[in-house]
Amino acid sequence: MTSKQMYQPDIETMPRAKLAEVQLARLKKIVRHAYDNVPHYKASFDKAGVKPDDLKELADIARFPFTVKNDLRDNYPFKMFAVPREKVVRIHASSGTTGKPTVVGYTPADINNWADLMARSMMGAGARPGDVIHNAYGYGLFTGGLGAHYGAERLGASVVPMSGGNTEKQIVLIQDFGARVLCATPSYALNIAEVAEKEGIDLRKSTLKIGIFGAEPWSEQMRAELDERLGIKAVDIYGLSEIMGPGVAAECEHRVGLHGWEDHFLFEIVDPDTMQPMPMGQPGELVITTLTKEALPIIRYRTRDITKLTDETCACGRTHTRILRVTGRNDDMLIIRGVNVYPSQIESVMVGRPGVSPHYQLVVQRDGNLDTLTVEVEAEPGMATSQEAYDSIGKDVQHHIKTMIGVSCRVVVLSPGEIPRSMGKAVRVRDLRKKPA
Ligand code: DLL
Repeated sequence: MTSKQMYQPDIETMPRAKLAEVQLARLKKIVRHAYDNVPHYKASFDKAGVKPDDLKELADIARFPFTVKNDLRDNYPFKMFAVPREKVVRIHASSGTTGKPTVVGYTPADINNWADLMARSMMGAGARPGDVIHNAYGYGLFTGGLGAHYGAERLGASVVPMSGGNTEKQIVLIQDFGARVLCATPSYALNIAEVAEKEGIDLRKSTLKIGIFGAEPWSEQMRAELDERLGIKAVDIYGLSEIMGPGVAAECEHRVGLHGWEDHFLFEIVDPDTMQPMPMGQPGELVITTLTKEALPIIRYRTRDITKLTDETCACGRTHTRILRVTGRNDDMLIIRGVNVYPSQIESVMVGRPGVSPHYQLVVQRDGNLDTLTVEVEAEPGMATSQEAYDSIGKDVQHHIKTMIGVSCRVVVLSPGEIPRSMGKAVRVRDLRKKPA
């Protein structure tokens, strides 16, 4: 496929009824493929009393059992593959914090579809054939680096395979090579902005115009900060290794939710407590079924990501559903004295407040039977550094968190540079309640 075909109006603006037909035909095939070739699916469908032939319309998917991360771990390393290992040309894995990694595999057709979808996502974000795309997602077992790399090549761009780290060099190469597009986690993009500012380099005057940021939750306030400090249009991209990697969904230039590529994936939102489907527009857990994956077909994967879908048409004309910004994960949610709190909510309250920078960590501790939350946030560089000044900023932030989110917390303002920087996904929570493994 040539790069000119990367915007595919016949697919991206396909009438929804036609899209549903494509989905149903593919869903029937994939459910059969999983059942016939993966012992785990045979056992789980049999246990639930469903057969691939029970799938007559899209809504019938609700009769099929969910797949969870532990299913992949229990079938480590290759037992979830639906094709012989020899047909798998790429293996990725997510490290996870405990236990065995989650292993995923791709056939040549899977890699081809992934490259197409990443190229489609990048094009939607405003990237064009001929652009220099600076790729600061980590290369290796993480899907970010190679996912963006293949997408950029498919688009017909010149990709700079930088990976994470070595920030000073990143800044030099962005300028020298004339990068128009930066791919990175939003926290690392911020780190790049900060190091450039420290060196007296104004990246707003560089060729950079677009940021394609994802792999971790981030807020609208963080977007505004990145737009401003890098002089770009920051666009959100979503994905997960179990389903494919980056490019499962991506924002177009209108930046109002991420188009989920429904010709390759079926999206559902379920109530995380009852596991029942939620009506359109209601928040819940995103569940995804792959429609075309050969090596690793996944039926109803519980992503743990909290979001909602909208079926309102987008101004860009694409008909594929929009997944609104993923605000956090079920398992990221902190419950502080009965109040549910996501790190990204705290972020959206803090970022842009006077005196604080967007670098923060939440520290959770247990005081007797009560959980306590301390927000550590850095003062803005160049601020007065007296303890008094810090205390007054802290009080202001604390007050706003209490008013906006309803949780009481302690806010400790630290000097610039004290919060550890990330090269990939930022660590936002230090949960000191858990004993180290
Ligand atoms: O993070 C794939 C990726 C790479 C996506 C580069 C975008 C850009 P995993 O390491 O398997 O894969 O982590 C997947 O990261 O379930 C979400 O919780 C989170 N996540 C990914 N993108 C976003 C986003 C890659 N745009 C997990 N907003 C997912 C919020 C995100 N969370």
